[in-house]
Amino acid sequence: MSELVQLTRDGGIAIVTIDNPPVNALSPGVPEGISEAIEQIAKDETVKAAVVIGGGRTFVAGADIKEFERLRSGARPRGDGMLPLLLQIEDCSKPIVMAIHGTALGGGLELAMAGHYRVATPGTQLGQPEVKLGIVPGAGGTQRLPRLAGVAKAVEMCAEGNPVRADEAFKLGIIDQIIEGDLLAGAVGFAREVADSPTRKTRERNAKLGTPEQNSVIFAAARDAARKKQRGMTAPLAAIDAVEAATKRPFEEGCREERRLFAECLNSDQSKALIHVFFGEREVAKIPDIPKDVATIPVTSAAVVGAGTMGGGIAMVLANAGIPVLLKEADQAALDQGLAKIRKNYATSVERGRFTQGFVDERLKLIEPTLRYDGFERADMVVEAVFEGMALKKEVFSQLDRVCKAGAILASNTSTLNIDEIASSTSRPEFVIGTHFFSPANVMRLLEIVRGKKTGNEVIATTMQLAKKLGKIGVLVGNCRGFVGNRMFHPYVRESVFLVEEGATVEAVDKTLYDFGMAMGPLAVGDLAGLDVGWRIRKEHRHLEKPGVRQPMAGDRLCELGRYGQKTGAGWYKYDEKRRAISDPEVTQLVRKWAAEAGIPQRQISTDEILDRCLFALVNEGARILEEGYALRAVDIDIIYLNGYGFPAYRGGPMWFADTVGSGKVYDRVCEFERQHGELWRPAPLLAQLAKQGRRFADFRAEHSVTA
Ligand code: T1G
Repeated sequence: MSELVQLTRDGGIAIVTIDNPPVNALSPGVPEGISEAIEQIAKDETVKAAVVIGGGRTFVAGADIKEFERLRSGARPRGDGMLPLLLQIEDCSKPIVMAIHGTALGGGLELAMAGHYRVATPGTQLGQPEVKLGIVPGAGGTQRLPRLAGVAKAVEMCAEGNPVRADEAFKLGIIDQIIEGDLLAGAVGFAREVADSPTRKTRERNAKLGTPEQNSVIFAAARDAARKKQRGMTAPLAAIDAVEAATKRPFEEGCREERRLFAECLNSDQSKALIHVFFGEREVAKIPDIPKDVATIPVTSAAVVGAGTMGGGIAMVLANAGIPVLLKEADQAALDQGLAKIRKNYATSVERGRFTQGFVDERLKLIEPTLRYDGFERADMVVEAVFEGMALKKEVFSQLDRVCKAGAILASNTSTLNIDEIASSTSRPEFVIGTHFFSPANVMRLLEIVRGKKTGNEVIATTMQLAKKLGKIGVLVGNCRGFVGNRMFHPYVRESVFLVEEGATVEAVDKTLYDFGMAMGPLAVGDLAGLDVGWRIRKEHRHLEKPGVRQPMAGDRLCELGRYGQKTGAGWYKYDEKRRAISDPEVTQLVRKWAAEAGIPQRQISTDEILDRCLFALVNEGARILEEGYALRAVDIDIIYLNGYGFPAYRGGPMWFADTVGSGKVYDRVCEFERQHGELWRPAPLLAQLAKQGRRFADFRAEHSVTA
């Protein structure tokens, strides 16, 4: 038998243990091993029933995602594939009990559903998350799940991809018993009880398949929800089709339809992109020059300086992870205001059912407001989130240097300032790091972690680890202006404004990028963030602008008219009391007038041009960042854009998107824009090089990296 699967005995009960760490994925050898074990169980007259269990921390977490590339290239699944194995289990004359803990996902849940019974530990999660990888279940999940859980829940689970916990799974009928205490012992006991009962096959349990009338309502609602909540994604709709097939066709035919949809999805650009994202999210945690086993600093107590929007959000994030946090402000009024905002945010979370009141009360107890630095000597980590000005930040850091204990991490939430200069105001720059949270900090998943010249390895490793604990995705970046995300966002927004100045409408620019999949159009983002922010910075830096190089002007002109965006009720759009955007013909007229004064010729602008100008501006700057070593890998940039800037995951991120277009094509277009618009469009040398060599960003590693 394969080493990945062991067969042992406990009296008349056979025990099949799947042992393929870390998550018992169904890698080559695992299905074969299970199949052999079932064959022996079927033959052995002394075996009355069997238990199938996962070794280590989980039951099976699904198919081996690394195998998908091979399948795409047309290879047949190794062995006979999963479907025949699942039939073999289901057809076994002896009861087979699936004993589940950890995460039974994808092929793991499909395997479990082929058993005659399922028992699970209380914390177990069960789900069909395939849509998150741009595919649909491929081993009968869409056919067996509705037979156990009913059509409505099966559609939801397969189309949205979210797991259910054991207690819900029990209520739904997916599992038959929850086992408190030792899972194996409980499962063996259960197997003894059912050993003499006739086996029941999930595929023959049709009672929950509903009527055509009921189902048509369910499927219509599911398609509607998928189009809204998973806008632009193809897999959720395919998953709904597959479950629908379960309700309309015999089991074998339904499986064939599922398989067809699976193959179609697997070969799509969306699934390639989403699988890139799956591995990318894990790769960004790996920092090549920091050993995996570097000692980290336990963070059991924290402090935040500044109770504004960012500081308050950061305090919530720390409290949500169970870390007590001191929250300091300079004066009582600001502190009260900050706390009121925190309470309001928590109240909204309770209203929306995200947290219970009890959870919120506990979290609020962990946030201790203060006007002084007393108590800071206890903090393992301090996050500074005061107003964005170098002098003030330096003052705060020199104060922290005086009050904090040796070994405490001193982090700055700056989004624009030089972390080395901030660190220079302390006697311990090796403990200073940037933690650039995104607004609202308690919601946005991205954390840009900025490595200063002297930041120590253990400080970086601790902060990366803390990000995970806070439910964030930490990406390490170098210390350049705007870091990675905002540095790229700048040319992206610049082009969106240029396009409007050249004759595109505000609505056309935003709609084109929204239809591409961005969460919001760039101009609407400006209105949300406040147009005055960039305006103020540009006014300060006007003396640095190169004469003769075009600067976007329409946004600044709007600010001169008091149109700062949503907060003033008008920016690129007008806003009603509910902050809903309304087109404003006045903006079009104003921009046309300003363009005429500036001598900018007006023309028809195609959606292709809007896309290429905005997206390739992102890519060209991303290429520079990569080459200069401010991001470790192209995938780091992708993960930043997906989690902080609303780039659609199914397009893999800006650099992956560029790779799918092809570096050569992107380069040619950038050269064309350079001829039309001048030096702002000078192609990044790395883009030129990759284009010449026909290579991809995904394969590029900088020789010299500022971040490693
Ligand atoms: N295949 C290959 N590698 C996997 C894997 C998988 N299914 N799941 C995890 N890994 C690797 C991961 O890359 C990482 O590697 C390590 O395991 C630990 O993971 C036929 C079509 C199970 C909840 O989508 O959601 O079944 O970085 O860091 O936080 O219909 O992993 O250490 O080298 O994420 O404890 C469906 C995907 C597949 C589940 C554990 N299954 N995995 O989280 O650890 S499609 C999934 C997860 C399918 C069938 C089909 C999570 C986890 P490395 P980790 P974790």
